[in-house]
Amino acid sequence: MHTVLKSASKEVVIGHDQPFCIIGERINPTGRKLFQEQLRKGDLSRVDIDVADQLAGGAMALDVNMGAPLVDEAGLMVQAVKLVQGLCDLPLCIDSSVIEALDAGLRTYEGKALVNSVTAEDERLDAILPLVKAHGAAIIALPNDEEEIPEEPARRLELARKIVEVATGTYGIPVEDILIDPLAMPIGADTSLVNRTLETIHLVREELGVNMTLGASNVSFGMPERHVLGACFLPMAMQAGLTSAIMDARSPEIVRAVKAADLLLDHDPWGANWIAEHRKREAENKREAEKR
Ligand code: THG
Repeated sequence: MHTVLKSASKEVVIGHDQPFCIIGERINPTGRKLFQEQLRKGDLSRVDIDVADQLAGGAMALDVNMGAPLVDEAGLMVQAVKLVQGLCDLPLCIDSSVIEALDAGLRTYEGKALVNSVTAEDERLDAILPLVKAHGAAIIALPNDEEEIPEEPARRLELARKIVEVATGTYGIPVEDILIDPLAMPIGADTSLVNRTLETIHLVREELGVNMTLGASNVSFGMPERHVLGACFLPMAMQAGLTSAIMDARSPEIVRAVKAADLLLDHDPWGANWIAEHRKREAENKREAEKR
């Protein structure tokens, strides 16, 4: 099962036999006061830095979220999509809870985007899936509905199955264009939550066979040593069947743990990527040493 995302000039393939897809989380004002203020003034200069840092860190796609209080989110999404597509050739994940912002982002985007996200609520499905179909985009599906964000992995699977059925059956969206989000929650709130996420990943892998993604930084929220937790969590999730994550691509600790897991889980034939990246770092270190 391969999910193909495209920018104007580049393709990224997500799959259980592929290197893990690192989606950079950083273009998102949530929890960033200064960035929120800048966006309220229509200043998107911070995005340049966030793109550069994530590219340097090894991002393979970028999440774009413009959700902040008192902003025209649809207008900002249009500007951000244009800006980011001018700065790099990575496919984008258009992230908003506002349907107008998803629509505006999709209209502006050149390529095959990932739409983030749809829930199992009938009203959301009926509003968002026609847009996804019309643009030939892929989608992230969250297994929660109007009643609950279920804790039980079996219930999450049930809601994931519902979304897959509606998306493929009613709207004719190819099953390979649906990424299930098994719901990552803060370990700081309840230390049993990550086990639920890992169980859900395992169940979705077994029962639906589709690709998955999640917000990896949710797990470490509010805890010290976030990078260590990320570097431990992601290989566990990959072993259970996770094929991509919206994550901190700027962290060498986390990115290198993902690359190591790719190699150890046989998603890096002959260790070619692992060795190439090691040689690149060695050459960089040598160049730095010669400068001194
Ligand atoms: N699933 C899906 N999409 C998502 C999420 C998810 N999109 C948003 C979010 N969750 C994933 N993205 C982030 C981005 C940043 C952080 C967490 C998740 C984060 N930011 C720092 C903070 O708030 O502490 C920023 C602080 C700062 O730099 O000042 O932790 O679950 N489908």
